[in-house]
Amino acid sequence: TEIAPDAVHVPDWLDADHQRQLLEACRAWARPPAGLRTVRTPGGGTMTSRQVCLGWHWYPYGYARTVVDGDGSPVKPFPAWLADLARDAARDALGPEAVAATAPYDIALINFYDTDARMGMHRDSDEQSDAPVVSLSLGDTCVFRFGNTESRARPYMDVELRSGDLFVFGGASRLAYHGVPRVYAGTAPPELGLTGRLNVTLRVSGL
Ligand code: MD3
Ligand code: FE
Repeated sequence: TEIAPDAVHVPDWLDADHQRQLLEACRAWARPPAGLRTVRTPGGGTMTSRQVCLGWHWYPYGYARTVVDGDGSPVKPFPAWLADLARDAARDALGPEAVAATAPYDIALINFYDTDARMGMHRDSDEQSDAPVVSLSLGDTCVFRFGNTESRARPYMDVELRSGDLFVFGGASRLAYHGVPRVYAGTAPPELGLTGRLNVTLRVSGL
């Protein structure tokens, strides 16, 4: 389903087995060193999701090769299979021309949301590439708010993202404001064994 130009939602893109495999990988990446951390914003705020990065470490607002705002460790490598997964996902959602000229995917940002976690409206503008962002959701269903490129305010559209869903944002939607206003507790597929929600975004750094 095209939610906006070049913003495509593909429900159930990952089957149960692939969801389980991705979750297991995320659990391993969450372990120290360079494991799950709480992100603090320059304004003194604290993000309520907790995050781990692969390939490049994101901090507000830039990318580094070490966990500059955490334990200082070198960032975990970005595996080749994730780059392949990202390219396949972007192709499936937007078509082959969307990734024909882009550099390989080289960043994963993994956010763990407990039931009370939210993500405020923001733009992802720290990458030096206009390659589409690929988003994979696991666990509890959330409300994903997809806005406009001008401001955090309306108009925006609310979409539910469920375990296994793919969302790809390229072209005209690449710099749109977006956020996660709500996570629905207890909506994860019981066989997955995840409380809360996990989101993997795959990006091209252009660095
Ligand atoms: C729209 N994550 O990691 S993913 C983030 O569900 C982030 O955890 C949210 O926003 C989450 O930065 C939303 C969907 C997403 C990711 C990147 C986008 C939407 C986007 C980039 C441009 C426009
Ligand atoms: Fe984002």
